[in-house]
Amino acid sequence: DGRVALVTGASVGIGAAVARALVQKGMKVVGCARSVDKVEKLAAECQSAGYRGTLFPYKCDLSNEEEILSMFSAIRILHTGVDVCINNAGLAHCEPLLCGRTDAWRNMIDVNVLALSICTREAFKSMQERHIDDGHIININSMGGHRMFPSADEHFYCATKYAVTALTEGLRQELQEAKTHIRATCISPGIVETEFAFRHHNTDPERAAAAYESIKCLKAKDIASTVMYVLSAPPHVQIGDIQMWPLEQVL
Ligand code: NJP
Repeated sequence: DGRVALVTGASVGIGAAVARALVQKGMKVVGCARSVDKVEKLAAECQSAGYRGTLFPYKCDLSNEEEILSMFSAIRILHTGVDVCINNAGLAHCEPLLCGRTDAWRNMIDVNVLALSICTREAFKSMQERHIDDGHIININSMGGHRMFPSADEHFYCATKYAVTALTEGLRQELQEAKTHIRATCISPGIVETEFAFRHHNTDPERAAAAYESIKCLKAKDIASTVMYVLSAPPHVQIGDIQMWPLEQVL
């Protein structure tokens, strides 16, 4: 599989695991993140492991539309375009609705919703102009995009993920109306053991560690395996939404 995939948020966590799996499978993977040094390290690891594909690190702040558009221009010049787009980058600032900061909410909208929408639009354009009819857009959503988490400080985060559910459904309708065979899939995980909880703005590290230690969490590579499963589905199969969570997680 020599196709070109874009993985957003490929520096750590789920995005890094997905990028690694795609490179192992033989794809050319553009992995973007702000901390591009971490993607470079991953690219070197993939190379020394002898994987068939290649990881191309790209530094991009997804909260800046100009940077996203420049990235797509660079991909067009270097690799002709995108065949698979994995919208993975996302973040959560844990702040209740009644006393949260506007900047924190804006940051979640910018990355979780706007960047995902911009990347989707640009990836579709890239597939269309190259007559790629078997492209795939995969959005890494959350169980919080299907049911509100009980903790008040995650309500805004859940709202951005409900938006991802709606956007993926809308995208599928538009793709069908456009009579393409490009597919759109959501993968919605419960708690995954990554740095995610530790990055939550107001979450104290002990609380995050306790969340990971109290149950056997999903691993980033569980999500990567699911991405590979979705991509391996026969062309006539549309996989809409995969919801997956740790057996012991109470939702
Ligand atoms: O998160 P984490 P996960 N511009 O924090 C990047 C969803 N999810 O892998 O820029 C560019 O380890 C960041 O890169 P960097 C979640 O909502 C997770 O767990 O270098 N990139 C890093 O690579 C998200 O959509 C759990 O900081 C930006 C990546 O995003 C996806 O899974 C549960 C960026 C985040 O890595 C991946 O999460 C769930 C920006 N402005 C859903 N901002 C879970 N872990 O429990 C962030 O339900 N990134």
